[in-house]
Amino acid sequence: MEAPPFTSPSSLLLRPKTPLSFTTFSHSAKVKNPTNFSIRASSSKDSVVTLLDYGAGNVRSVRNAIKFLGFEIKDVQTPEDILNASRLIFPGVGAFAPAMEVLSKTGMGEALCSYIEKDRPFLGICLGLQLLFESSEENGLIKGLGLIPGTVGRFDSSNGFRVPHIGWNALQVAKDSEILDDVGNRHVYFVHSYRAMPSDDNKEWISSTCKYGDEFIASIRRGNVHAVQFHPEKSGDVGLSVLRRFLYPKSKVEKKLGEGKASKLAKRVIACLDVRANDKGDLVVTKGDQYDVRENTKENEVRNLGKPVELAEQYYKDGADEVSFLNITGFRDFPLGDLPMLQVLRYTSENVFVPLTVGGGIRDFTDSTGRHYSSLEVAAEYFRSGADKISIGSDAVYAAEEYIRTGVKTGKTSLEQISRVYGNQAVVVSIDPRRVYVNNPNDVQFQTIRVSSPGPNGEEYAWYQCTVNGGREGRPIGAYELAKAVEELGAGEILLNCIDCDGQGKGFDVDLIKLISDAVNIPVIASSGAGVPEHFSEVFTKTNASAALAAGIFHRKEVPIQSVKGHLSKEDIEVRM
Ligand code: 1PR
Repeated sequence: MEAPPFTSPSSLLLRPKTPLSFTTFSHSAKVKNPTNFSIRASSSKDSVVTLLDYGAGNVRSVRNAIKFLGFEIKDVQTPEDILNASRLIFPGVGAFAPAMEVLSKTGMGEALCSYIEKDRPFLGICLGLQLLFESSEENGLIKGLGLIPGTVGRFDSSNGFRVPHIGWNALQVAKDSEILDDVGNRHVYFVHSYRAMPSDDNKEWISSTCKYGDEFIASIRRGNVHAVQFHPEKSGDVGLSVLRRFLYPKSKVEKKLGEGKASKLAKRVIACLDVRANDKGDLVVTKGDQYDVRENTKENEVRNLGKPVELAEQYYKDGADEVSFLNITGFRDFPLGDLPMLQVLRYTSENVFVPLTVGGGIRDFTDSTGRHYSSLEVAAEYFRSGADKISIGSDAVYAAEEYIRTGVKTGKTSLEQISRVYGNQAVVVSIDPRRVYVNNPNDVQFQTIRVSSPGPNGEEYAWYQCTVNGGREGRPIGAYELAKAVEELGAGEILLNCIDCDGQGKGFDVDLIKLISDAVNIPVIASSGAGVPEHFSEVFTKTNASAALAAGIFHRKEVPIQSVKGHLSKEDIEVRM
């Protein structure tokens, strides 16, 4: 949401964004609609959705969801396209002020107001809801379209709630909204730092609210006009049903009320796919033991645990709340030269409707011809290919070291630039620390903790040394110092690995995760070491982690995602079912 100044409105309307061409990757997974979404549009006009995409970010997932439900997309090019639409979807992306600037300069704002005032079928998503209000504080006080009374403000993080609000939360449905009919008591996916609040002046518009510290407006409905703060295109089957009900308003599908037990923000369970090319050049999902991904055999080949797109689709069906891809050789290969990885994202996002994160190789790069690519260009290509969040490893370590050394935010690091342009909720920092035992906390300049199990020589303390290049090089910075610095530089979330625990199946490093999740106000994803469902409940009860990620146990089919969730639910830890 906290996104970029736009260059110029006209450049934003350039479209379509041509994907890079490729020839090296083929995908065999069948694309099919699930039976409960099988109603098809009957005539060509009925099957067209007009999409207002002003080019400020990634709306690929909205496009994919619309296509998945059997509709074609007509992009808005002129204000008349809005007025002539038979149904309009407005997935607002970017920040409030630049979006309003585009809407005003192009005349689209006026057309939108006129379209909505005529009660034509409309669905706004996220910023597409916020822009309907009178104003927002996101970029100073800026006027909105003024259709709904109220000002959009930032979540208050002083009461212990982490901002951005990222994850699956529950709705309190206030009135019959039709499009929410299948939500029942199930979770939907939110990702935002700003929200509109209910008041006497806007209560007639409100169709549902959500609690996160404050009670904020989760959706509005008046006649044919709908808008949602959550992301239906990222909310799995429940979200697809919201879109389907908007697209087929007269469908006589029975209401499925009362399912689910959602009451608050759920703890997330994330499946992670470490991806790299094997020695034959095929892109495979691999998995290391303490970051060593080669088999312990004479041939020493890269461990191959499956195909990235197929596994990601499987984990989506199994109930993963998010899927992460880490391009683990990104530090030496250039991601934009790595078309198969981009293609993995494109194919995955066609059928996987939960958030996708991709990491590896996000940094400035000069190729063999001398062409320079900025980290922003690399990230942009990942976003265009279907990523909702990008994850930065090594480059964030260098940025944090420099920031701690100088105390100056240059605004030029990849972390700062990408979070400024795409919002901090779109930037994850992946930390790869290794435990270093010490006898006395005063022996090192880094934050130490008293460890639960003493070190090999009876040491009672440890600090966590950050590494770069896939754990190959230790750096003079601790995980604690890094986490605090990257939060200040604009990270929206931390993916906290631990090299000592990776692939060991003996449980997460609870000491480390508690240290970091207590130190920052952004969500922390616990990673490395999951072996049994009890490890997930342990990390959620003993630390403030917002999510837990695992790789090996899912790839080797030792523990299905649903067993993890079933166990958490039994332990009274709220999860999305
Ligand atoms: O430095 O920006 O190019 O990013 C590289 C990314 O690749 C980083 O996020 C880094 O964590 C990751 N990476 C690099 N080398 C490896 C490796 O394994 N050799 N994988 C690697 C890191 C760790 C986890 C793993 C969990 C859970 N993988 O993501 O999935 O430890 O595993 P488990 O459940 O089996 O224990 P840059």
